[in-house]
Amino acid sequence: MKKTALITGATSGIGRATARLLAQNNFRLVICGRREDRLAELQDEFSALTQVQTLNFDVRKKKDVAKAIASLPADFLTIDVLINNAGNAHGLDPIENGDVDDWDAMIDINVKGLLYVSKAIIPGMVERKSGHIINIGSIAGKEVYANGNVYCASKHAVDAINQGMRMDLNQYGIRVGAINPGMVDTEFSEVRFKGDSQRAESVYQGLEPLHAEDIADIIHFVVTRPYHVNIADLLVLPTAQASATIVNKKV
Ligand code: NDP
Ligand code: 8X3
Repeated sequence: MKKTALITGATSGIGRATARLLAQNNFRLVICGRREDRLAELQDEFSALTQVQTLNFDVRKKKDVAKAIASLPADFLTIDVLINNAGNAHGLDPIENGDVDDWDAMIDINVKGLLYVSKAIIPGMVERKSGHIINIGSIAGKEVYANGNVYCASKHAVDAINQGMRMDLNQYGIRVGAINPGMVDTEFSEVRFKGDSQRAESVYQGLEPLHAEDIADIIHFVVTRPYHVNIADLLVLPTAQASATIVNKKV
């Protein structure tokens, strides 16, 4: 029987590439995001391959998250795999100049949003004593870099939540693991720099960054291991990147 995966942030980047690969590989999907037009396009695309439900909600809105997930049809209520991927950086400023709205966005989306979605899915997994949660962290959850302050804090929180979830859900046989990418060429930098495409493109100039499909490929590997195997914590970098700040750029 096909497994069902719920993916947050499926309208772009890592989430979209993962949804596409899982659709091609025998998973049923619940794809989530705020951009309804993209959800509709992806539903059209993936429906040729598998059964797909879309959920349109903002992970910051606690009640909307619970309502959206509860609205799934009965045959979609069993979520076997939860991929907590929705998130972004907002701004790259020294702490003294940081914008409080950017701080709110990063804490509310990357940390609280991940918790709200998990809160809606975990009880079913506990009841079934089965399930797999993948938290998308970041190298920014393993290291802190200048001007990364609150984004790094939000991803360090994801790292802590990932470890805590694994401990608490261990007694129910639920798998929990994090994938922590370095530089991935998605809409991430466009969002971080608020639509400044030139600045966003310059992040990836002079090196081959990871592509969203590289992370999707790893997620597919992780979710298709035998059930006794839990990949708990992976750091994945482009070859040109050695740490958050050491990047071999040919420019
Ligand atoms: P993208 O900007 O391409 O994708 C972000 C996704 O998150 C979109 O689908 C967006 O959908 C969704 N999202 C953002 N805010 C909200 C919200 N408030 N409510 C619901 N969904 C939301 O970036 P990536 O694919 O790169 O990012 C995916 C994850 O990977 C993030 O957690 C990011 O921190 C992490 N990551 C990215 C790295 C990179 O270099 N790109 C490196 C390390 C980690 P929509 O706007 O439609 O709601
Ligand atoms: C995204 C990677 O290095 O911009 O999480 O923080 S980085």
